[in-house]
Amino acid sequence: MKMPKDFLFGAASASYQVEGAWNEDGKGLSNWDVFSKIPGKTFENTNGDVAVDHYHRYKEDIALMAEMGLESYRFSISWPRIFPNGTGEVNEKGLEFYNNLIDECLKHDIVPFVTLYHWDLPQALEEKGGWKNKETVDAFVRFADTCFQSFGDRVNHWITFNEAVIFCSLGYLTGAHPPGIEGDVKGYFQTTHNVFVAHARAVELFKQNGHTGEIGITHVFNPAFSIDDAEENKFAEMHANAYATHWFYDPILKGEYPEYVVNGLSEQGLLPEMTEEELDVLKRTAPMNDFIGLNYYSPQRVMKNDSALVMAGGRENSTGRPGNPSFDGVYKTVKMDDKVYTKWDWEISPEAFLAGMHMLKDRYGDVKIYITENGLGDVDPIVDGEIMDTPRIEYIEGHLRAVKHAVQQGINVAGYYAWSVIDLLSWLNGYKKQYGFIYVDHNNGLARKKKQSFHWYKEIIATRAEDL
Ligand code: BGP
Repeated sequence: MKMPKDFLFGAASASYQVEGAWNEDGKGLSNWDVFSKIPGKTFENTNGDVAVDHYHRYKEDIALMAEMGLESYRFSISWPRIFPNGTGEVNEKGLEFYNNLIDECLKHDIVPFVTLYHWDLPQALEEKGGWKNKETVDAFVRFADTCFQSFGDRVNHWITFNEAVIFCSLGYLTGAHPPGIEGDVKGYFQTTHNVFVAHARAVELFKQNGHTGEIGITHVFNPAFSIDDAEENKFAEMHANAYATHWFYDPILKGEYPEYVVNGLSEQGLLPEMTEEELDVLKRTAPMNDFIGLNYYSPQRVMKNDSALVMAGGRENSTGRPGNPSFDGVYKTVKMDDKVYTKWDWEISPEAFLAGMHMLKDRYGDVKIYITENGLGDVDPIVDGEIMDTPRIEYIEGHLRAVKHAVQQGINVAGYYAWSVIDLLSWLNGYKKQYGFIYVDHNNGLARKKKQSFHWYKEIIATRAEDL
């Protein structure tokens, strides 16, 4: 089988991870510009000041994407480039950059898939309480509106937020991302709610203003599976899926929160502050979501937590080390002897990917799905000057095959975006952890070079994955 004609083969990036030009052309500070400069926060204190200089080299990069036959490019818009202070005056130079980027994509017949928020919050808003402050929600809606009006004539695919679970949990539970707060469980749930409301209001505005095209949200897809059939571990699985998946997907796709989590949070006094109006906007916008974006890298294997430990959750903390407890101490994620892991200890499982998509279909029906990220973080071997990233090819091949099976089994997957199109800054792992089809030589003026996977993906796209 060939993948359907309108299925989009793409690859992704995010503004802070590729652009650089952190203080050029009127851009304001983002929370990451500030956070990454606090000593010890990132691997070898790397930051995105220059990143891979996509801001200046986007033409060269898009030409390479075109050469690969890429059908769609998912990138994000840096909010502080458009509104240096988060709100107030628009920075025309910021709009100009994204106008150019979009036009360059279209020139090469590459469909731009735009993420509005991929974590680089204007620092001015972070200082006023960030996502805990509901004024950030209003500011986001204004930013979204500006993007719809400025780019909506050419952009037909919009993602409001990337991975709320990560920026909220790493921001407020583990402190690994800005604003670097640890253990604020109530704050964590409040920020997730505020983000869902911001999403819903942006979706409503998009539809009310008659913009054409599709709008949705991208979530981490980290389905939990019990390590065995023991009742207590099955319970851990149910609990993990409720808190890590249903809490995030239900308000978007069903327009209401999962009862199990609401009850649990109420008992502990952790339920976010929510108004009737907010609950209402979630309810009425649920049917307006055109798709859900899934970022899938690995599943979680869970079991009952038998220690007294309670620790912050989230993938950064839970897959790297065996036996990490969840934030509420009910379950823990474990590494299993019979599973395969990356160098960063993320499990590789196309089977769990497919099983997880079926779990979603069972709960949410035929909602359209885009795989908005999937890929292998690795240290690529260089042999005689060639970047031989065979493990990446194998990883993507396995997962694309799972997508193909999903489509054959009636799951509505409309596109696949590998993470990432080019080697870029890994938030906490610097430039060491590579994901791209295109290599960037940091010892040679950031020169670009095609990897083995570049040629492989080109062939996959050209044949519409017929041979997978
Ligand atoms: C996702 C993010 C991406 C990217 C990816 C890989 O959570 O949306 O921006 O960073 O994970 O993560 P890492 O760089 O930590 O390996």
